[in-house]
Amino acid sequence: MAAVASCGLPGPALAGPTGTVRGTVRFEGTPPERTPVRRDTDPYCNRGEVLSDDVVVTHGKLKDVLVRVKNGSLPAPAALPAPAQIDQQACAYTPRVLGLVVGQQLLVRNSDGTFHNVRGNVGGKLVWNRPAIAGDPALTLDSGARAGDVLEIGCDVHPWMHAYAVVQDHTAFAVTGADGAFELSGLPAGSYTIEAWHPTLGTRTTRVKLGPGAKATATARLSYQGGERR
Ligand SMILES: [Cu+2]
Repeated sequence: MAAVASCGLPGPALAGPTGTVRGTVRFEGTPPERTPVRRDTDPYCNRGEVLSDDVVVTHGKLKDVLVRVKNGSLPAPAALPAPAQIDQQACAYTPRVLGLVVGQQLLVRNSDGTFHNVRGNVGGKLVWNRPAIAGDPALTLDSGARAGDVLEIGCDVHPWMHAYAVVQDHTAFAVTGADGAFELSGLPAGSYTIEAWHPTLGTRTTRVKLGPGAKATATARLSYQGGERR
């Protein structure tokens, strides 16, 4: 994944110059230990040691955080973006956390030489459960989810596989890579609530004020502490 993972979509269709909110999501204190994942139920997957990716901290920076402008703050995109993509690769989802706009489809590939099933739940309610046979074309799936929902994706064959698609009503979102960095561009001047969401560590918020002009930038400071749970 790129150092700064952005949604890569045009910003909202607003007149006038727009600026950027950026920052780095930090993890303060001692992160939980990443223990080896037991994958011996499928010989295809059980190649080399893989550590748990529940909480991935590198030099105090937190990976897999969806950072967004709070829902309800910006217009919806004029047109729906192309489907967001997830690959099943080495018996894991890539990416593990991603953002969707309301109505945006999800395209799920299987690059593995083994069978997966793709099960999606929102709030504990099943949305779909589809087979992903090795070599089959990608699945294109509708989430039906609303802004603020989290579509939880899992595989019953390989219970360690988890991905999370977080739904927004606008395109100002990004997901942190290993360096914890994010950038939300295309924002008109104003005050914003910036929300961070992590699958196991929960939500943090901060406020920023973005000035006018195309070169306007603001820094959002977001951090989690060791031992905290949502
Ligand atoms: Cu699987």
